[in-house]
Amino acid sequence: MAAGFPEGFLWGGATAANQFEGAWDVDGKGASVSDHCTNGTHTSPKRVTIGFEEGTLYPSREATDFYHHYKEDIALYAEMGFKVFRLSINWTRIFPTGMESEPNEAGLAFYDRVFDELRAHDIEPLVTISHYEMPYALVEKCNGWEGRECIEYYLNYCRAIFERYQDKVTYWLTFNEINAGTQPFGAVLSTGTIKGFEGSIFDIPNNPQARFQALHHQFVASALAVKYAHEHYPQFKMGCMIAFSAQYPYSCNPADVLSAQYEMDIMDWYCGDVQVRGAYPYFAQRIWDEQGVKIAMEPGDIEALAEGTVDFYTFSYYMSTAVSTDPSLAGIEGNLIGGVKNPYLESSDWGWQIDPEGLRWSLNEIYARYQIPLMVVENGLGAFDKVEEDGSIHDSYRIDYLRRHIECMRDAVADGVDLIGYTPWGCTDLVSASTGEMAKRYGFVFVDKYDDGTGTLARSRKDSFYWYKKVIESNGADLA
Ligand code: BGP
Repeated sequence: MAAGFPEGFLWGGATAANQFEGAWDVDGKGASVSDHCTNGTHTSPKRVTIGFEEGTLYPSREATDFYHHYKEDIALYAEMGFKVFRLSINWTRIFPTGMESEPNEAGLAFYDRVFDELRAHDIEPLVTISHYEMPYALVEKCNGWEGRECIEYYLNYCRAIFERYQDKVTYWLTFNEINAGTQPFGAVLSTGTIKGFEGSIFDIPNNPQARFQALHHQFVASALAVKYAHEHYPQFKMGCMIAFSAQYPYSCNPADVLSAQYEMDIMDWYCGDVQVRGAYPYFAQRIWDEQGVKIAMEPGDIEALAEGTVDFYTFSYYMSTAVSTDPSLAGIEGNLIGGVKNPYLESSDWGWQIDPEGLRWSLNEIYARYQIPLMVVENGLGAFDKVEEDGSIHDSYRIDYLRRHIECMRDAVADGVDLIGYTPWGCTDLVSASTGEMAKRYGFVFVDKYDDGTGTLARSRKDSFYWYKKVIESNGADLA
């Protein structure tokens, strides 16, 4: 039998402000890109609007209202035994347009209350500095991260929150799923390179030049923030966050093998290599050439990247995909990228292929390459939940998904991987990033909120809540 999890393993859950907090215009908060996104469904994509349409639902605006429920939510996390809670700070709560020189005190005070509440329950905060909610004013000003000035705006934001929360927060992640910027869809979620765009998120014009330039600016901003943190707050632990997608060759045809390697270079390694190793990977030039991209760099950028490498590597893992050169094979959807259907795997109701062993494989691949502590900061099953007449929710499918992934993490630990924590996604139900739905639920805690915007926002425990509590109590030994 595999060895267990190390002592002090950080069990918990993960959320993001734009999908969880709501209160989008409360206490001086400005509008983020996510506040300009309408609801959608699996089959009908969400839209970005420049102005706000009367009568249209913008789900991030209320989300599931952590802003007014944080005490109750944190009490539920404490009941499950969380050691760590991943949340993000809403940039526009602190700097409403991203460009102010002084932070918004009411915004800062909110996170003081949240961190104090977590500390009171002995829960360690893990803070994502930027999670899919760039200030919309920066999209209008400089096409989001394509504008180099965003580096300074971001650093101003980092300095303000580091200073304010230095005694309350130790673990920081500079950008959520920074590699979203390597994919067309990342323009809205992450790089904000959507100036003047209005319409379905699937119709965003593909502009690799803007995205890869924006990514360069994010890399420099991340590195400078890490360097600054190391110099001023040596107690901080600074991490990167990558959407990791295990991509298998569909067959042993060498063309498929090479293709899978190429896709992983772009999606999985390009960003991690910069943030962990401190330099662009050897294959970067090939990618730029093939995508017709020329990166404008300034003196000092290369040095900054080298000096601002992260202390630990975190990633989201939901699924794997297969890669083939055969265009006749059936495709599948996935987190940020799709691929080819793998005949050995089942899929979720949203078409994401379920592959626990792929998590063990990924942990080994990542650790072999970087040799620094790893944390799985998102994982989980987006599923429809049914509330029974007595109010109970029997989510055995979610328990099964999580159990199988935890078993594979345990195997990876036995393989020798230095895994320090696990925070399943959307521990309390929240809005889906890809579709804007409520129906795609991940939580241990159910929230009475529905796709049409109705609901009381009342919280209740699903079966998985009690199960996960046992998992944490036993440090991952009891998965029954
Ligand atoms: C990741 C994001 C999260 C989250 C998750 C699940 O890409 O970091 O913000 O939403 O995916 O995705 P979805 O909500 O689309 O099911």
